[in-house]
Amino acid sequence: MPPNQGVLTVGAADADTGTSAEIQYSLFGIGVEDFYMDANTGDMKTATVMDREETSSYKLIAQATDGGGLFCRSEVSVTLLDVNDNPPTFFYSQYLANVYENAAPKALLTRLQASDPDEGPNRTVVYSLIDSADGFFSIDPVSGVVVLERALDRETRDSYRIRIQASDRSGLQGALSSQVSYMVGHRSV
Ligand SMILES: [Ca+2]
Ligand SMILES: [Ca+2]
Ligand SMILES: [Ca+2]
Repeated sequence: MPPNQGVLTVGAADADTGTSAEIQYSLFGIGVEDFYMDANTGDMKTATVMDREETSSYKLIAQATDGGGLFCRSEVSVTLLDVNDNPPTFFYSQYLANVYENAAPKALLTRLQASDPDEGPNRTVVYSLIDSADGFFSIDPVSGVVVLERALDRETRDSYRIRIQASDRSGLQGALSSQVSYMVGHRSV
């Protein structure tokens, strides 16, 4: 959320008249510096760029003070709604695996994991292959486990390189993604 966004307006009524009825508004609490409150109108605005991944909610106290120094207080809870502003990221920048050349098709090779600090669908990661190396490999979209699909043969090919993508929001608009490469060499038997 960008700065200077209206959050809410605090209102108070005073039965007095004259200067005793002139109300000044103020705000207290942890994280109060992230907000600005107009002392005269009670309008509360954001004073900084909000980041849900840093602070997801605030519990503040709004105070209304009249000209005579009498005041009342009210709790103000602010909860930040998530925006998908982080792509899933893999724990390593590239992955290496060694597979016995007689490994049977459907052998499970490596589990690749990406994490995403957002919330709900914004953090739900789906894995896919950008390049399956001619169908030698597949990946489970949910678990991120790389599966050997065809028997490897050292005599024809030394190593395989595939690219794996982790994407959030499972195909919804505004999805973010990142990619990593996965190198497979094989051991002879
Ligand atoms: Ca954020
Ligand atoms: Ca977010
Ligand atoms: Ca995300």
